[in-house]
Amino acid sequence: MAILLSVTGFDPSRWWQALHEAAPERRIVVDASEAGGEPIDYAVVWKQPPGLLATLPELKAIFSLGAGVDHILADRQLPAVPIVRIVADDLKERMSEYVVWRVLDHFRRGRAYRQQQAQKIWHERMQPAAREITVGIMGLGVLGIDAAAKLQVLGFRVSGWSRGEKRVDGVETFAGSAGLGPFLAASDILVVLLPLTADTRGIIGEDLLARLKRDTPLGGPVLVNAGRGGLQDETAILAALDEDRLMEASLDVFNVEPLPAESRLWSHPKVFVTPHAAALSDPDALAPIIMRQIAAHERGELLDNVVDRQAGY
Ligand code: NDP
Ligand code: OXD
Repeated sequence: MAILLSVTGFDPSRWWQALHEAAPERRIVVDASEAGGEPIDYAVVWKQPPGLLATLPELKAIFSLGAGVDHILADRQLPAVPIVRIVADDLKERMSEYVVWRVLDHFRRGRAYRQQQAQKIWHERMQPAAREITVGIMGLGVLGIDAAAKLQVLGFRVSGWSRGEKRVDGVETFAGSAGLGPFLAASDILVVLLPLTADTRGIIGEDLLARLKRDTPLGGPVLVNAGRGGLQDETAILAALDEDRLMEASLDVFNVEPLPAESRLWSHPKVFVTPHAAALSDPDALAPIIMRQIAAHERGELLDNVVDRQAGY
């Protein structure tokens, strides 16, 4: 039995090493032809080449190297085996660090003070208290709930939006299309941690930006997107920034990655860009989780964190 590690866009060697260290007895190949006739029972993937998994007749499950699975589901010839996504404290903590970092930077006027420093301007700006700010989190899943808890510790009011109704301690929750309007109208800083699905594609567009609360204690609404680039209409975001309908944005994910050099987002003074780095999938932390799941599945146990293909996440 062999495990196929198939990634696009980066060198797989760190993942290969970590998977190997987690279960040295396993044969892990980065190309199906290296399996030497052994059947490939499991695939561990990030943006596998379309059609590749359909060529593996013995495949029993597909493991995503990340929390998101849009990169797997984009393959139209996907075999009908379970898809397992990453749920791990390590990933959750990294994402919450990013969210807290970006929220605090916008809230504490990071951009304005960096500009002032460049010009040697000594000028204290009005600073609201955290309790006066509502951070609205779109996507109250594993990552959204953890970020909400950490923002609450800092004193922010937190609300959240999800597909189904949810109850989360201390968080005002909204659900579905009926809940979106009131949720947006109450958010001073909007943090997007949604998966990319047929329902969420392009959701951060003109209509959503127009529904954001305008008179926030910060002087305007702020957008933080660490979900997926496909959620956002970048032209609409740039227009909202240019017209001061959106005060600032932190964007970690983009429609095209790497973000093309000609994108105006790179140089827009109100945009903070990171290269899909909000929550790195650390092979050393995550490979043992994947290998434990494979071993459990072979013992006949149920897989955890199996994706609902119909819902797309
Ligand atoms: P979860 O599946 O745990 O949570 C997803 C949340 O989104 C749920 O609350 C779900 O609602 C909500 N949701 C899904 N579809 C809709 C919809 N149509 N309308 C309203 N709410 C919806 O995912 P995670 O929290 O683990 O991860 C979220 C995403 O973060 C990933 O899919 C990935 O794209 C992104 N990510 C980005 C990283 C980065 O480095 N930038 C790193 C890791 C993840 P409900 O609760 O009702 O199901
Ligand atoms: C993920 C990611 O989905 O890194 O985990 O984007």
